Amino acid sequence: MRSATRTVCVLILLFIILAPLTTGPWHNVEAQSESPPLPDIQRYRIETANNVTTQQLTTDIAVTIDHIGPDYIDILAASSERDALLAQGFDIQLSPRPLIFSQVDQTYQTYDEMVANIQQVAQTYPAIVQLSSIGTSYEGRPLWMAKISDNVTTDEAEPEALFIGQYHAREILTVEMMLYLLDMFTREYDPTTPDNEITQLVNTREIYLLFSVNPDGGVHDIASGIYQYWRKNRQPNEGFGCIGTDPNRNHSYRWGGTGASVSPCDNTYRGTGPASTPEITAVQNFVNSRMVSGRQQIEVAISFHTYGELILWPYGYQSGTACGTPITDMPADDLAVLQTMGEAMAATNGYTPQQSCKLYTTSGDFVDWAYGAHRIFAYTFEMHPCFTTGCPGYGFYPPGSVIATETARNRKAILYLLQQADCPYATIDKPDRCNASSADDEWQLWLPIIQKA
Ligand code: 3K0
Ligand code: CA
Ligand code: CA
Ligand code: ZN
Repeated sequence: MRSATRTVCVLILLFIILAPLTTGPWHNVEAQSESPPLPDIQRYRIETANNVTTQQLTTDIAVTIDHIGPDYIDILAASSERDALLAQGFDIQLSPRPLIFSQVDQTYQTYDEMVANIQQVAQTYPAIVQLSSIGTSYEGRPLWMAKISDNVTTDEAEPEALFIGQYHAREILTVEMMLYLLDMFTREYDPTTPDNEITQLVNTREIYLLFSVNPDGGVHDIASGIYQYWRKNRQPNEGFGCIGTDPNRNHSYRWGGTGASVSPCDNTYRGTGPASTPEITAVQNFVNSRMVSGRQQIEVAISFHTYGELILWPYGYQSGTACGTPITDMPADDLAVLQTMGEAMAATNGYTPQQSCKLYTTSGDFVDWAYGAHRIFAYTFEMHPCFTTGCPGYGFYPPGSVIATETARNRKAILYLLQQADCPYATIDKPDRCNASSADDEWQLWLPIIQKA
């Protein structure tokens, strides 16, 4: 979602998405009792030659703008919304891009395929991969995590890093990103060439890959064979017909602030309380467990999302003109580190670097909690595609043909962040801050662990 308007629009679409289709081309899809109802939602294209503006499209009828092309606007609309637009005289075509998982994107791995894949890799590389589950989703799926390091079964004094995929169900490219990393660290690891960068990083870091925070949402999104544009988890909301909490609004740091919805039917619903979802409880318990002898071991983290080609850093909770101004819960040095590393990473992948609140205000997201509660230098990567004029129009569902390039595109940024993990303050020429041993101010309590090699 790229704007407040779109967020609001999706609320309306969520109701509509639950309405079963009675006509249309989807009859061949076999209905299963546990499958979601087929969505009454399609992508439509409106030519902009006659000066149609997004404003016009979203003022009276809250359709979702999916993509703004050079001479068209693609919208997501239910049939009732399409009819309302037609009644207003808009010239509407069905967009050429279908929304059918089984026809378009079998190259994307399903949850079951992902699990089989990571279990296979763990079996093949037991010396450097340790597989575990950090908890279970609402529907009981394991939240799989791979630890990658030399001496992998030992907790060594090495900087730790956390990478997370699929907070949001429909952001399917992020699972592929995680699988790319698993493949890269294992296939390129070669203990006989310690100078090779991958080998060096695996030997000197402890890397955690949490493949999917939201497997229930991911399974739901494709269960019918037609993408559901599902974002949240699948936890029911008592007293409401609609399902799900936004995992990226459910973290405990300043939970309940602006930039998250109090309405269970909204796509950015914050949940009933901090970490009210089993998925976020599991993430937080895991990160909390990496607090050893009063020091958080995880130095750096990336939570992968789509889309927009952005690198975002905390805080998201600041709003309006306060965004980016000095704030008591982030020392200036830390903001400088976040910005320096964010910009350095962006220079390698062409994403746009900015503080999270510059995109829009959020509360309860992962990066705010990871930094706010643990002083982890944490980033949100919004992956491919970009979202401005001229960007490809496939939004959350890029064709499988982009997976290889769009995952490899982040390789350098990730290796850079891992390199900095032994002393992020060195990036702002303050390496001494990494060596402070006594807590002479409250912030030093939170200093990253020092690698005593
Ligand atoms: O850190 C952030 O600003 C999160 C941005 C994220 C979100 O949760 O709203 N954007 S997304 O939902 O379009 N992936
Ligand atoms: Ca190790
Ligand atoms: Ca360790
Ligand atoms: Zn997201």
